[in-house]
Amino acid sequence: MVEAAIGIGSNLCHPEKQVSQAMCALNELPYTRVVACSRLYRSKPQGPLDQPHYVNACAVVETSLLPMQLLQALQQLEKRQGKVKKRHWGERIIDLDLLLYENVVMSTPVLTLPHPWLHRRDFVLVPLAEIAADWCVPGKGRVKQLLETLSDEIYIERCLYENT
Ligand code: PH2
Ligand code: MG
Ligand code: MG
Repeated sequence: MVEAAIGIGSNLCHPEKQVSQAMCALNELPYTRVVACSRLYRSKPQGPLDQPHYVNACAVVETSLLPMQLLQALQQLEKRQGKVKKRHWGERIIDLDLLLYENVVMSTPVLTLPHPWLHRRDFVLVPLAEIAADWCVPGKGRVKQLLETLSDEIYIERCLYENT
């Protein structure tokens, strides 16, 4: 078994419900169990500004799926939850991004690890630091250090729930 980190986001159709539903669905994946979930955060949209605020969270899973198998499983969950991509960086009912897979570094047309924007996104680093502060992002540094370097650019507004 290895550990992987997943970024979760939604800004349509009761986003907090969509994010919670996705967390439950992750735990149902074959050969996979959720070992930690962050709280849910409300964040300003990055990309087009004429879209609703997002709810973001992160999960750490333990899995024996390989990176590509896990990616495909995440894409199936997105589809099952009704994801329809309308525009680049635009609104979506659910987004499940494979952020980290152990300390694997890879780059293919469909999957780049670590996730290429992970170290620049407050809406990823803030929830991730809650559950994986010491995780070393290959080539970038520890999650908590990355969050510190971003501290002037944090727009995450508030934690939605204290106890999820
Ligand atoms: N996801 C996007 C585009 N912009 N902004 C925030 N705050 N959170 C997201 O998850 C997000 C975004 C496309 O995946
Ligand atoms: Mg995304
Ligand atoms: Mg995505």
